[in-house]
Amino acid sequence: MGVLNLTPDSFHPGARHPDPDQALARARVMLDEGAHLLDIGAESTRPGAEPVSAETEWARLAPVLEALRGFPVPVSVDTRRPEVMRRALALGADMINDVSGFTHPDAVAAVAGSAAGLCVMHMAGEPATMQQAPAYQDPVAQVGGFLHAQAGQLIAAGVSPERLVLDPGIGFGKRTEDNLALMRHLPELAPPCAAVPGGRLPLLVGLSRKSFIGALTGRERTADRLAGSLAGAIAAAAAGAKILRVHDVAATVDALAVWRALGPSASAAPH
Ligand code: HH2
Repeated sequence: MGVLNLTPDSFHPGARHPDPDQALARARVMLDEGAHLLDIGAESTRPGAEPVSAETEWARLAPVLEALRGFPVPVSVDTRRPEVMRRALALGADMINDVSGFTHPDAVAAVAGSAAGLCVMHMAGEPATMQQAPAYQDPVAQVGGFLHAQAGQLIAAGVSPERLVLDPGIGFGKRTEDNLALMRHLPELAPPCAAVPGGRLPLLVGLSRKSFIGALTGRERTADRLAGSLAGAIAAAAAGAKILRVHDVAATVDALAVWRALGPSASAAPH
């Protein structure tokens, strides 16, 4: 999943594409590089970010989403707002990626009647304050419990389990030790579900160039975090993640190709 931020302020300066023409040019590059899915977002959710209005978010999304319908790739829309979810679905979005895990009181109703894929992510608190004092008794149990509960709510509202993918939300209200615990116990986060292949709901992981990678490598600048991000992507794939949300498609595709060729569990790898 290639990240396409339509924002002027996303945490990684190299991924800011507020101009629609530049965003579409970037989308073409990611497709040529081997992306199987694009995730477009119009509100930065970096720690400390202030929310944008629904009007601003939609004004940034609409022209790019409309143009991407002509591209041979499914498009995910990264939004927390039910009104934006509804408009994105009406304009043909293939997936809704909600970093707040469909916790808005109207979010489940906004998406349940569609056929779109749904990414349920865990976030503790709100982007503006989430990194001020994150604290967990047991991050694996708490995040896993949240994902399980939200998936259950969506299924109870009529969503077929094949539409769901779950995401621990690396860096969203989490300390380095919490992120580490979640990555080390990744397979435990996916709730059992007899209705899907493999018997567990699939997982998506996004750690590309995040502070977590900076903390592990000592790299302060996001521009210097590619190698760490690639290692994290391979670790996530090896732990069974089915979708990797990345800024660097070509580099990740290469890393996965080598790992798949050399690794012991070729059949578990994302393709
Ligand atoms: N991370 C970001 C945004 N959306 N969605 C999912 N499902 N998982 C993630 O890990 C995730 C996400 C943050 O990255 P980015 O979009 O590059 O930055 P910003 O929020 O600053 O625009």
